[in-house]
Amino acid sequence: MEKKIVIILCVLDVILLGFSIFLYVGEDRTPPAIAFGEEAPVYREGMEEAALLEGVTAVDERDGDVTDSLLIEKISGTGEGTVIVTYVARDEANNVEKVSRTLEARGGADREVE
Ligand SMILES: [Ca+2]
Repeated sequence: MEKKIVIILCVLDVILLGFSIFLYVGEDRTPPAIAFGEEAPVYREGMEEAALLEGVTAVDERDGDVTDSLLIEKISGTGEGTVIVTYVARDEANNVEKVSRTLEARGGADREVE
């Protein structure tokens, strides 16, 4: 009788392990890919985020187009006539991709932020 219980427990264990592996493999752990359009905007102070997001797309292997999830995380001035804009995109499994690009800045908008 005891032997039978042990066997049943072992079988359950194997089933659970298999199920865990299945869930692990099936999970989406790849963040979306962020792509920029050919034309980079020129940064001006107080510029709308929408203008900085124009032509930027995010595509996820699993979820497809996740461009709606795109956000601008930060804009930092370099003091050398450019700013570095950091974009963030997220897929439905909350995998986050972060990409920065350097944009030309006009009108003193490139000053470094302390
Ligand atoms: Ca994904």
